[in-house]
Amino acid sequence: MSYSYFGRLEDGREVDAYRLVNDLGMEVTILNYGGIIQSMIVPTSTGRRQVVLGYASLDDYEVNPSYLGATIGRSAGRIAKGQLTIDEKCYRLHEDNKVLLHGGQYGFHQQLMDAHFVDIPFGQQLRLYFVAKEQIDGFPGDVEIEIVYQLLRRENTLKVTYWGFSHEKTYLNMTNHSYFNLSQDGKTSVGAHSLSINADRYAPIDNLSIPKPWVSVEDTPMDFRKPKRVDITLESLDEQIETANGVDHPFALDRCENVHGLVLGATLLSPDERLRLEVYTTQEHIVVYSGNFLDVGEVPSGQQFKKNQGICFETQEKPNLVNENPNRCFWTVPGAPYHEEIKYVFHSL
Ligand code: FUC
Repeated sequence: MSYSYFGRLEDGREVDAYRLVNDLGMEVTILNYGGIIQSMIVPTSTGRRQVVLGYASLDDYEVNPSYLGATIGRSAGRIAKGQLTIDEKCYRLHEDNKVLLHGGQYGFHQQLMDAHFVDIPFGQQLRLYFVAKEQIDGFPGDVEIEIVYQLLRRENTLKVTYWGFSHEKTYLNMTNHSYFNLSQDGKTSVGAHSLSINADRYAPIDNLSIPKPWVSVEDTPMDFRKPKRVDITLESLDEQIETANGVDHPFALDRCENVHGLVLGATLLSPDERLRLEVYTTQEHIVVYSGNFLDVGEVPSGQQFKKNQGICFETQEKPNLVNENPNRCFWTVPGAPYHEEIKYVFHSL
């Protein structure tokens, strides 16, 4: 493992890029700014592949209109009216076009974090730490956040663990916003990839992209219970695909009642069928986003991506569950820290 200077924020603080490597030649680079996964290189039988979208400079990440690789918090996805109620107290948060998106203007994606490496027998870890402050982002209670990235030594697997220790009852719903593209050139549309999602229910969204109640995937383009090329869904004339400009929907993951640990959420296969990604999660839901607006927004370097050039697997609690069904959502309270995991497992075929 090693680290190098990546850039400097306007206030003078330094941002570094931390590189984890394993015995098989997999390499992951993470920034202590937003805990951003900047690069993920995976060995395959036809050479090494860059499997995530990223920028080369900090200036671009300070804008990052599509949240490339970023840690999302305190709340992933959209909260209606930017408003949540905890024990009868209403919190009005930052709101843009009637919703709070990805934690708002002071979201985790742009926080500078303390970083340190840990080398353990079965892999290398990068541990990131910062305090999310009520005074800054408006969510109730200060929360100590720890994010642990661990690259396994003898498997092409990256494990991400989120911890949140709060001194007050609060809401926390974190995820990672990496855009995956498994094709050899990194540019072939996700449409040409094959996808399966372990869910028999999904949530349609309204015209502000707020999820509605769960419905069956049966007879809809959201049926990914068997592997299917993504463009079959993207090209379907479905009202939900039109509303979202593609797939941008929560799925309820099927898990046996006695499985509280990691379950397989989604599987993505490269167009040449040489590389497979499996996404495991401790979360109950996953928002799958097919990069529908990747071509929108500018960054200082001028780097551009194409629509559908990457796909996100945002393992999380269903967005806006705080308002839809507060009794059903997961509250972080003192003594019971927030704790979730994601595992990205790669198989070269
Ligand atoms: C995803 C989507 C949103 C948004 C954002 C950049 O999380 O759910 O619609 O466009 O990424």
